[in-house]
Amino acid sequence: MTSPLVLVPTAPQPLELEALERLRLLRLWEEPDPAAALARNGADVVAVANPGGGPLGTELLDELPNLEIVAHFGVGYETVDVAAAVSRGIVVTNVSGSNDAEVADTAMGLLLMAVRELGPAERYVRQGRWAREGAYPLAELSLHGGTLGVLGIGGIGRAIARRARAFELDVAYHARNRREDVDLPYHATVVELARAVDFLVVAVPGGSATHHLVDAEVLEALGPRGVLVNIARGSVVDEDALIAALRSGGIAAAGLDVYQDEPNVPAELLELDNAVLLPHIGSATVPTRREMAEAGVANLTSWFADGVPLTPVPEARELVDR
Ligand code: 8YV
Repeated sequence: MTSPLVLVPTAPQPLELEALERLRLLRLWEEPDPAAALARNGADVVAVANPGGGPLGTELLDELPNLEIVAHFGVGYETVDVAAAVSRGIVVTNVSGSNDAEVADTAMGLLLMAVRELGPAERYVRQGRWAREGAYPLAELSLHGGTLGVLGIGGIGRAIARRARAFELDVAYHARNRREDVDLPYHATVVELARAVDFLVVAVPGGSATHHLVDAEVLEALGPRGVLVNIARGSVVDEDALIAALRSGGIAAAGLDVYQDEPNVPAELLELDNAVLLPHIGSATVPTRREMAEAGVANLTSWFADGVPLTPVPEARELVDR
């Protein structure tokens, strides 16, 4: 029996390809005429692997009449039209749980950089200013004695909360619903959370439900000594409002790993010394990306062997539990 055919629409990273090569692949990104390749082989495809994390919608699904499963290789899956897939009985999986620690570490790094001005302080040494001008000015803010608010309390939010507690911070959270299994103070709205904390870390999924959840009102509630960290998706934060708040001193600083229009970072942000800017590297280490790739492939092999996806996205669970 031939093994199931897995379509890979866009070019994977080398270590993702290494994991994927254990499967029988239709390597669409290498096809000179992808439309013709799909017309030829689309009916044989039973699975899509989406390592690039690119958009995946009805246009592609229409070409794949026998598709059973889409394995997305990221945790965030807002680029996949899950509703369209599920309505056709297609299971969608992500790699939930495979990068919690790495992304949470990045969040703490951004927080420390923003609060303690580590970027400008490091540049001060490199520019020879320490020897020329003397000690770097005292940082206005300190992590100690502060309260950190986590917006979103999934695996990544919880990992951030654990780290924050190890830093002896008080921790509170907001999520759509209070979680009985989370032993932290809950705030019913984002504004209330922002008002109650010094540091607000965004860890909710992207997509339309969270678009501009952090807006001018939330930033105002965070206040002039507040710090915003975003390791989630750029779409969650109103970037114009953030730039305005950083410029006017409406908030003290921000640490960003994600942006509204990646990889384009607005020039206004690049000019601001109170913004720490990383190029979406939350999970970008070899060990973690390998783990994510293995988790993506494991969903497929488990599906092929037993008809059981390991980490279906919540919207697809109804298909699995039937
Ligand atoms: C990756 C991420 O950048 O898992 C996610 O949702 O945002 C990141 O870990 C993404 O998977 C792109 O490869």
